[in-house]
Amino acid sequence: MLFVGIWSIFRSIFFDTVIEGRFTMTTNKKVLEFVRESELLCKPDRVVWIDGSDEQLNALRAEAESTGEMVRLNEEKLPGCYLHRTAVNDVARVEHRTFICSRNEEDAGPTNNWWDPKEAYAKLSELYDGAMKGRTMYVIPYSMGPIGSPFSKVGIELTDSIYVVLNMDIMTRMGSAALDQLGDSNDFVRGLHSKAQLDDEKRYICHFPEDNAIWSINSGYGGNVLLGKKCFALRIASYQGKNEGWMAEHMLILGIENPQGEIKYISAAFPSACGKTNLAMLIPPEVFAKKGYKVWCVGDDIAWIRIGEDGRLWAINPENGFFGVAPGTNVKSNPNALSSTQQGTIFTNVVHNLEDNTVWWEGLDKNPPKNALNWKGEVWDCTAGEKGAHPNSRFTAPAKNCPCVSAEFNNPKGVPLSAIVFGGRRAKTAPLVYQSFDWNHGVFVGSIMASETTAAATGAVGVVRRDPMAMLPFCGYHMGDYFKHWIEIGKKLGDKAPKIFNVNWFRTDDEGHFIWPGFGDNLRVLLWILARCEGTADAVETAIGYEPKAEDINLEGLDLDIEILRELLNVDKALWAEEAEGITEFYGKFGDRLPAELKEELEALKKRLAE
Ligand code: OXD
Ligand code: MN
Repeated sequence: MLFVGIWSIFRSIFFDTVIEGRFTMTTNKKVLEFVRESELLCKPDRVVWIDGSDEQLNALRAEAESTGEMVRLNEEKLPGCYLHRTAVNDVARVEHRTFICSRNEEDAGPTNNWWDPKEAYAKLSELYDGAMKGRTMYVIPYSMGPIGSPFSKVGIELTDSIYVVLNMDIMTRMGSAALDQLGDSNDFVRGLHSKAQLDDEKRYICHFPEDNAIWSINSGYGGNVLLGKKCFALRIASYQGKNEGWMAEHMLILGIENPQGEIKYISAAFPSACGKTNLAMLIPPEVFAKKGYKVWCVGDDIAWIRIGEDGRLWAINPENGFFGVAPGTNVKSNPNALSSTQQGTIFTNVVHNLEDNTVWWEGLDKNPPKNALNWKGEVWDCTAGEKGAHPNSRFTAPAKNCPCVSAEFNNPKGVPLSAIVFGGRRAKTAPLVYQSFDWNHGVFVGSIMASETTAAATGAVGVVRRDPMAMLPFCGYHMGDYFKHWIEIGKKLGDKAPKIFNVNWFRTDDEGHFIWPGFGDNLRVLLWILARCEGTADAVETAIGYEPKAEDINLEGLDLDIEILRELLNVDKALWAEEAEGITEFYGKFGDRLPAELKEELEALKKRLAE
């Protein structure tokens, strides 16, 4: 008996963790099976388990440096920082090659590309077959969310890219601790990534929500290959959240501390390119800073939200770093983001300043380097008119570097939300801020979120792109069911629900200039929002929601006429009538999966506008 017991312990330690002489770090049979199957398919020369130790990561950094995959930057000015260049055909997320492979086509809904999972697995298996020959397959165990938090979930990403390993180290909690958290459980997301040949005709980012699986091939760009981020923490997690009663949202989380030292938390969803990272790291205007107001960043991109024991909504940021857009980041626009990039950061597709082995991008300062390489690695003449950094060039920076990182960043319980804010980029329609009448109306406000295309992008100007809750490219299932999930969460919350608001920092005058100063001054609007949550500020009822009286937005220290503020708060009923038509058309896409509650909200809006 004793012998059998000792034998089985020995067996599980020896045979399950050392397969064919290689150390595997776990005895979890499902993990071992996944790694083994993927290895047989991709046929790497070797398999390396990532334990997250400094020793292992330093060796990988040295290897990436020796092959030219990464360039080590000036150790004095940017300690521990590296530059990487992607292939020129591989610089952004590829929405048209991103698929939700649910068993039923209907379940992917009208806003996603669908692919039959059987066909997708078959096609991608052909592409993965032997794709890692001559390469190493890295096994990355990682946790989205602090280790040990009830919010957190584990993923295993298999990849043939050191760049992915080193980015995942910054963006997640990576290594042995994640496997310890998983134990014997089968509840992990299986992510398989191969750069393969970086062929953009054969690039696929496929999600199998029913299998907890993500297959990504032929890309090396962050948003397509750091599988913990958009793929897991939004697309797969939104599906998990629907089934398990929680929410995965494309939202920043920030805390506002008042002069009495009390901190209230807000989460906010904006489409890409609307300043989420800037808002998450906002610097209060001087008059507010002097009074003792502070802003703390919990997250800049993703929030996982659950109903807590007290019946309120609580949120964590499942990530551990920032994958921010470099161009436009500077000491004025976002000094906190810039400080976050001063050590242990990976820069992708920015300018390499050969004068002092540092980096540069458009909008960093007015001194482009004279002796430099552009994002493609070509000699760059800053006077010739061509941009040096790619417009979607990025920094991957550890959250712990951020001067305003919240003390609750690693709190396994998360932070309680007082308010949820939606926003978009609208030249005329949406006022500076309004509050929804109640939760369902708030869900309606989120569902009609939209941005107008600007002159900065190619294509027609002023075209409205609907992006409900900023989740259009990230919702892993039918968007009508997603709206329904929001309505259901509201029913559970009852009167403990946070209040829902909409903001628009982008109203323009007749010459197209922004009227509201934005950046740090957005705090003035956030303070009205918090005052509404506490019941200490007044509001005016309009056809679209509650609005502040101009006098209730604190303009102290800001050179802005109150009449201009009134203009910013103005609701043009004729424009809103057109908007209601646009919403009707958009809602038509969802057929009978559009919740009745939202149809009612739309009818009620039309009625109020006609009054
Ligand atoms: C991002 C995005 O990269 O939303 O965060 O596109
Ligand atoms: Mn984002």
